[in-house]
Amino acid sequence: MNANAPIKTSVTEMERYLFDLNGYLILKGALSAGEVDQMNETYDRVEEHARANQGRSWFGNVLISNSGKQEGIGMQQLYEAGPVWEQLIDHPSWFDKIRHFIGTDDPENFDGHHGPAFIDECFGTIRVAGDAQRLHSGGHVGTVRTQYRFHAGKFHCGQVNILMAMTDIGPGDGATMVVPGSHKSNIAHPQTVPVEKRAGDASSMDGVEGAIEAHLAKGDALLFVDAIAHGSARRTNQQGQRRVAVYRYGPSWGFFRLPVRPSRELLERLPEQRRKIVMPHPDPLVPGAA
Ligand SMILES: O=C(O)CCC(=O)C(=O)O
Repeated sequence: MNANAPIKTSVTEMERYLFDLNGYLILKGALSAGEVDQMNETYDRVEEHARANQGRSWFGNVLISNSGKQEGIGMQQLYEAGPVWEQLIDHPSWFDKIRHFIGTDDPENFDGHHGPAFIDECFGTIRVAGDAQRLHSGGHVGTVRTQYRFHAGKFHCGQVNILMAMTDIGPGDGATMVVPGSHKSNIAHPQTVPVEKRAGDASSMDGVEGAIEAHLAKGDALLFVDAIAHGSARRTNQQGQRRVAVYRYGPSWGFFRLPVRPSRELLERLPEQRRKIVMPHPDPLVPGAA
């Protein structure tokens, strides 16, 4: 096979163009109404649990944090939360696109050697009025883990995120914000909060020059390369909540961002493809166990 041959993919030429140009895509209607309802049922139970347990606590195998910070109630390891969360691991609305942008749909690419992709973090947030996320990331950071890369006609991104809207997210709702094109920037956005000033930082993306709000309807998903400068607006609507879930995908040699791991029960019940995405290296110390 010619290593420079274009990859056969269901990703459209327009999606390839816009992702390369802007660093993100909006996937309209990525989730069915039934899926969103089931996800919201989980969040209703998580919220009740979090209100009763300040700080960090476990909700089954999902780690909850309710620190009172502006990022809202946080959840880690959402793929542990039940069948709908398992379906999202390789959801048909985005999985081919993910593989294309991280490059693992290319048989020549060793990044898919242990499986079709790897989820190194899988989290969610519930936010209310006043909550926000500061500006972070940007092409200038230059890490391999979150990088944007296009080489010899193929994408090789280090981390591509799917942010799923479980509520409508419009003006005043604290939408995710991105600086289109900043995944290729060589210079830090001048409004980035320096690392040494981040402790206790309560900034948002509001007023960040060049940033736009990614408005999503319930069930839409925002696909973005982590290298894009991003964060969120502050939620100003007093009523209601902003609910999102984020699955972060990278090459199969990756390892977990945080010291949380999939449970034995999850690994035992997942079909092979999903198991490999959640844990490409099942028993790293056992020879030949892959
Ligand atoms: O909460 C948001 O809207 C932005 C998500 C985010 O900052 C991230 O995925 O790193």
